[in-house]
This record gives sequence, structure tokens and C-alpha cells, in this order.
Amino acid sequence: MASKKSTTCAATCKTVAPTAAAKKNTLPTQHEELITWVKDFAKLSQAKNVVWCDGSKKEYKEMCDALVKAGVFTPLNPKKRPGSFLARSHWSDVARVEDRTYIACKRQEDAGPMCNWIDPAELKKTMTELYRGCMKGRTLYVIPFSMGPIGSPIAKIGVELTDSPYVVVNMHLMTRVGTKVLKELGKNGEFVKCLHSIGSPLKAGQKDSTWPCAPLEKKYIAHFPETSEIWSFGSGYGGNALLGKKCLALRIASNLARQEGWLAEHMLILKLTSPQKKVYYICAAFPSACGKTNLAMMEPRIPGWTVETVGDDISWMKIGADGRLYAINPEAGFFGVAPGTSMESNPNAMRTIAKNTIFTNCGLTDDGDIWWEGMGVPAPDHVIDWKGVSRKPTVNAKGKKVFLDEKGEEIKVAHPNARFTAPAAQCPVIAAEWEDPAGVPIDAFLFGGRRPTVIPLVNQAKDWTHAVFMGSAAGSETTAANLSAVGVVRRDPMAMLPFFGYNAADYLLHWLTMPLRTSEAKLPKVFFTNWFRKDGKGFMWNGFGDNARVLKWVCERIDGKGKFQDTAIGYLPTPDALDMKGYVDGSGRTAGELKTVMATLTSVDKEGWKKEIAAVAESYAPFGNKIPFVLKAKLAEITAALNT
Ligand code: GTP
Ligand code: SPV
Ligand code: MN
Repeated sequence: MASKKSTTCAATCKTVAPTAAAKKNTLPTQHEELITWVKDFAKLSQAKNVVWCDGSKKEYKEMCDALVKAGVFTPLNPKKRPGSFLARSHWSDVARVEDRTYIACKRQEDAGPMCNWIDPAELKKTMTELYRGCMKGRTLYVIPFSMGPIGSPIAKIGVELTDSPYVVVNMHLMTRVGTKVLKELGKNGEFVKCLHSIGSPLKAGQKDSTWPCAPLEKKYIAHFPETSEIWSFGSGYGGNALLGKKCLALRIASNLARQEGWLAEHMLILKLTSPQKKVYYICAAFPSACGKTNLAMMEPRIPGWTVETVGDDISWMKIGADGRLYAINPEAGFFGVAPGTSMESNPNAMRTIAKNTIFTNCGLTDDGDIWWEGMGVPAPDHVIDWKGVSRKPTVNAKGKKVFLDEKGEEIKVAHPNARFTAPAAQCPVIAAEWEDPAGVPIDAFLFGGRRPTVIPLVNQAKDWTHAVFMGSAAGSETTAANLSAVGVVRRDPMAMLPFFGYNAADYLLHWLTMPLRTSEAKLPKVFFTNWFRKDGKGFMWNGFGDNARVLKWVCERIDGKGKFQDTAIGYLPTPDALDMKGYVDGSGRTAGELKTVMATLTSVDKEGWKKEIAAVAESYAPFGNKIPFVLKAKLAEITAALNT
């Protein structure tokens, strides 16, 4: 399976004890700490052999071919979807497992009430026993990877050890992998140790399944922030297994960022250019499956404005010599939500995934292409669903083609958290500077979430403390991106709830100290947006390309222009402040109805806000005195303003 160029320890090196000669000649690194760590884990996991990934195209191709041979990948029709594959996960292993995700630091107080905690020594003991023999019959792949352009002063190196070839090829697309990273690491560079096993050893002669994994109670996604280590066991899916993403780039990095005075955030990065060719860089923190990928590569529905993409999920930001915040996208690919992606909702995502893409848990059509709900093409007359079952649609009472299971209940052909993995460079609107090691200077932050009621379309923070308060107060209806209830509003401060690497109260304090590292005037202007307000007719705001109208107002505010009202909760646009030229209401509202809707979206629902503020206060309660006093003061200030 490995390319010949990859350095393969002899299959017999059960304990992988490299001789001095092997160290010098065979292994692609002379980094003693790395070599010893790999050797020790190969011994513990009893892997059949060890392969050091070189990151080459040849390696990628050979591993994809092997995955096809093993029945894990279905190659898609090369005429329709060249270089692309479909994988189906086990039905139980379809999303991040937040309840099995741990921050294991010495003091529970340092993890705080928003993180699951286990004592690190205890967790390491438990997991060491899980790892013992866990790779029997399997290959251990060593994946050296860089989060961020190699050599960027903001980038970090990780090494993932995994027994999942699916993870290797996904890491190839999502990060910068291979020998070039080892070269950058040198003999004693720092790296984050990332252990991963699907937790499904193979007995001699045992036939492998196409998606081996461990049962939920044995899954652990563990982080040891004090030693910057990641130990993941039992899952092969997404953020549970592609350890550069949420585990390193958010949970471990948020910790490092706090120590080193920078920010690691669950934010897209976009470049917006006005008709006057003025460039603005904007980061937006929306919870999982709440529209980051959509906004990051949106086609503005107002003439003259363009959006280009720098990143769609994670932003690492450091203060530059001029005192401004500079952001890099630590990733090299997109791991995007497939259902709902269409030429209507996200044409640039559709163009990005036209080739060289790995699809997971989508439907398979008879002509060898993929299909999902909301793809904007009619349901096929026959399809293999994400569980591998052959399905034919029936027409329901409303005349819509639907797929029913054996009990006659409607099912989805694609899992709601089905995803595509595609190289960012394939995005037709990728910004030329997306890999600039220096990053891009950020003008604005947006926070947001799915809020069917109360929260206005856009609201500007009055100052930095207010901005941090706004971020802390973010909430959203839950989505299929994690394995718990979908559709209930939960607090998700700064869209980081599942990704905090330390006590969220300390995290808010870290944010509050940012002006001390530069000056408040140099920090981005901050806004709260909500595309998801609903009335009897459905969404009150079209969203998608029309969100450019909100971005235009944001730019006006950055430039100290734009009509606004000073309210108890922040600066809201006046009802006529947004450029609505050419806006056509997607739910068929009349001009009169639209006027009422815009007035609602740009006003303060006082009673709703009183409840909202009470809910925010409640969310602070578990932190006790750790919540920074200024945030409680802001809460009191807004409460008072709402009561006058
Ligand atoms: P992760 O990759 O999970 O972090 O999420 P993401 O924030 O990148 O999610 P993505 O952009 O893929 O979100 C997709 C979902 O958001 C789909 O259900 C879309 O229909 C919905 N969505 C995105 N933008 C809008 C919008 O402007 N309005 C509405 N109503 N829905 C939107
Ligand atoms: C998210 O859930 O926010 C994602 C997908 O971006 S995953 O990488 O699985 O976390
Ligand atoms: Mn995400």
C-alpha cells in the first residue's frame, strides 16, 4: 500500500528497533524523540509494520488504489467526477463524539465546566490498555504534517500515528504532509504528538470490514494540553480522526495561543473586495454546519463586490509588527458538509468538488456519481444510500420524490453530516494570498449561530468588552455535526463549545486581554449576525449570496460610515441601511411584508432580549467567580438599558 519511496520498516520489525544504520539511512528523519516515540507506539500497538508517509502524489494515488481494492473506496465515474471516491462509514461512526472528548489537565478547574475532564494519569492508563495490541494485523502510518504553510511563523507541526489509510489520504488533502515537513522539523524541532487508532485489531486470517471502529463506550478523543499531546481511539470519522483539525488546530492550539498571546479560532477567513477595489478581510465564527463554508466562498448578490476564500473553518491569528491581527488558515483543504450544497447555495463549493475529492456518507447514483438531499438536482430513480442499501424513490402526497425504509419511514440518502474532502487550491475563488506565511490583516470578526427568534440580522459591538460579551453569549440550534440531539438551542461561546482546550472563562479572559497586546483601535471591529430568523413563511432572510448586503454594511461600519441605531444591545443598522437593490424574497413575501420583516430583523425585541440576557447569565453560573467581572458588568449594563 505504501509507495516505494515511503520508508517501510521491514514487516518483521515488530518492535521497530532501528539500528544505528537504519536511523541514518532508512528513516526519513534523524529526530531522535520522534523516532523513539514511533518505535514505542509500534511496540505498544503491535502494528504489523510501520510506514513513514512522504506526502507524494504517488503515495496518495497508491493508497487510494489500495482503498479501492479493499472495498473501502468506490471510485466515482472518471467522466463525471475525476479522481474522486466515495467512502461509507460504519453507521455508528458518523460525526464528532463530543461526550467522549476530553481535556485531561492536572486540575479539573483548568478544563472548566464546558469540557469533559479526566485526570491525565488515569486517562493515559486506560487508553494505554486500549492501545495495547490495537494495531495487530494493521500498518502503522507515520504522518508528519504542518498546520499552516510550511515555515510560516504562525504554523505548527504535528505528527499523527494512525492505522487508518482513510485518515492518511484525508490528511494529504487537509494538511501539508510528508518529507518536507520532516525537513522543516530537523533533528530537534517541536511537534505535537497525535496518536490515533480506529481501535479494531485484526486477528490472523480475519476478514477486515470496510469501516472498522470501536464501540462508543470505548471511543476517546483525548487532549493533554500540559504536554501538547492528542490521543484518539475508536473512531475513524472527521474531527475524531483527522487530528490536525479540531484536536490540534483548535483544542491544543487554543492552549498554546493563550500561553503565547495569540488566537486559535473556529472561524472562516474571507477576502471581500468592494467595487472601489478596497479589500477587507473578515473572520466569522459560526458553529458547526452553520454556514462558514457557504460564507467563505459566497457569490455576492450585489454587483461589483467579490468574495475570495482564505479558509473555511479555522483561523490562527497573531499580532503583527503594525499591531494588527494577521490570520492564516492552518488547513490545506475543506472538510465540508455535503447535504444542502448546491449550485444555488454554494456554487464555488460545487466547483471545488468537481474532481479529486473524497466523499464520505453520500449517496451513489447508477452513473457512478454522488447525490445528496439539497444538491439541487432531482432525486435519482435508483441510488445506493450512505448505508450501502439500494433504494428507489416513491412520490409522496406532496408530489415530491422521497426515499422510504422498510418500515415506510422517510430516510435520507446521504447522512446529514456527510462530508466532502477537497483540496482548497481547487476552489475557483481561493484568494491568491491564501498561503501567505505572514497571514492577512483582519478588519472584522463576525459571531453567529442558528437563532430562529430574537437575535437581529446584524449587530455591531460598541467596544472590545462588548465584543467579547457578544461572543460569550453566542448560541445556536444544534446540528448533525455532533452525535447528540439536533435542533435545540445551546450556548456555544464563539462557536468554540466543542473545541475549547481549557476553561472557557479563562478563554474569555484571554480575549479580553487582547487590547493590552496592541491597542483596541487596531483590533477588528466585531459584529453578531443571524441568518436563521424564522416566521410563519420560513427564513426571514434569504441568506447565502444576499449575506453580501450585510457584509457591505459591515465594511461601511469599519470605515466609520453606514447608517445605524444606538440600542441597548449594540449598534443595529437602521431598517433602510442595507443595500437591498435587487433583493428578491425567497419565500415570496410581498414588498410590504418584506418591509415589515426588515424592520423586525433590525430592531430590538425587548422582551425576547430580557430572556436572552437571563439565559446568558445562567450560562455564566457554572463558572462561578471565574467569569471575568467586566462581562458580568456588561450583562448588568445591557439589562439596565433594556429596562429603561
Ligand atoms: P463545519 O464544517 O461543521 O464547521 O460547518 P460550516 O459552518 O462550514 O457549515 P456549512 O457552511 O457547511 O453549513 C451548511 C449549512 O448551513 C447548510 O444547512 C446550509 O443550508 C446552512 N446555511 C449556510 N448559509 C446559510 C444562510 O445564509 N442562510 C440559511 N438559512 N442557511 C444557511
Ligand atoms: C465541525 O464539526 O465543526 C467540522 C467537522 O468542521 S469535524 O472536522 O468533524 O469536526
Ligand atoms: Mn468546523
